[in-house]
Amino acid sequence: MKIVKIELYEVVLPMKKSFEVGFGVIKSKRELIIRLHTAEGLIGYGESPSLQEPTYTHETTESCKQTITKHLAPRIIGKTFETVNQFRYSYNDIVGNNIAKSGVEAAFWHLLAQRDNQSLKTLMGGTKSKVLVGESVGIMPSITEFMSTSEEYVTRGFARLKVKIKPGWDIEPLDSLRNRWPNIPISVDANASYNFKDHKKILKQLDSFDLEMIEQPFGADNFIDHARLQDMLSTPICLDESIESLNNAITAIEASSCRVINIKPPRVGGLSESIAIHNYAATKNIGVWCGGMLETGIGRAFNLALASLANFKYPADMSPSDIYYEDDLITPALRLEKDGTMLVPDKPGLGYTVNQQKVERYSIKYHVVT
Ligand code: OSB
Ligand code: MG
Repeated sequence: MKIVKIELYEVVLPMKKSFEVGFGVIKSKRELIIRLHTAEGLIGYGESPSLQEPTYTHETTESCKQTITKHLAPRIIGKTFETVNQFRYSYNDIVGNNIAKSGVEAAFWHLLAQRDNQSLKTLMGGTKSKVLVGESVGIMPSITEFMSTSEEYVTRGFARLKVKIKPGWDIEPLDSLRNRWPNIPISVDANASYNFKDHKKILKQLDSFDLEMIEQPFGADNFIDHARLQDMLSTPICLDESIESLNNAITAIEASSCRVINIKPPRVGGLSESIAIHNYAATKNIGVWCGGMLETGIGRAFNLALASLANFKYPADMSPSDIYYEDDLITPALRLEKDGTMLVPDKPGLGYTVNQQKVERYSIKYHVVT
């Protein structure tokens, strides 16, 4: 397939509510939808679900735009690729910038699925027909608001709650949740907001809440303190921000820094790297799960197919469209089944229809490289 054009839409999908996590508040989402065109007339969609500020990883919406238009596009346009490995190799010399790479690579996977008339699930080697889905409860101004949001999510049937914590917002919300629901699956995500010296005592207390896992207590590059903490805890540590590549996953597992890995294709540079991490973790008996970055339905569709691989053992962060957004870019909308799962499409291609009118309606800037 010869790539002849890349279109970038900078979209702002109105958010219903803001989402506070350990590194700050996400109030709106301005990010990139990518369209890759082949000489034969196929169109592949991808998404780079960047944040506006470099608070989660170093990338931003601006940096993704720059990386794609200035550095990735010239390596891809006018070239012919038959496999995703050939495609990735064309920009192998570009370091980092994983969210930018991931959006472009996803669009190539979408092209492959259309060319081969296969589902993304089949193309990636997925085996499950449905995927367990959890929901995240952000940091809230009060326990009352926190409990009413939790109540809403438990009633909707999510397979687990992930509580966003930070120093000063940890024991109290967890006490309230456990008093209300002694047995539901709960995990916590600290988004790197603790440090070993000041917080080891409080983190040790988290063992008493029967949590599925504690996600990313410390900074991304801190494999050593994560290993020290894992040694003190019976609750598994899960790494998110620390894992930007297969090599990071090997380091974390070899150093015993975690017992679970959260895989997000945008953070690790794409679906291929995600599959490689999944496969490696399986050989080490480390379960993985698919995280999210508040993607639109386009990004979630790729994540859903990925999460159908066998070693995705824990519920995914895969909110149905209506949790964060008033509208979505795909039909049908992502839907939670009564048993807390989402069905993985078997249809060829993305498995959903992208509504191009909506992509254009919500886009505030447009870029094209030919
Ligand atoms: O730590 O998982 C995180 C969103 C942006 C950046 C980091 C994180 C998140 C989420 C989103 O938790 C969860 C979702 O996409 O449903
Ligand atoms: Mg996380």
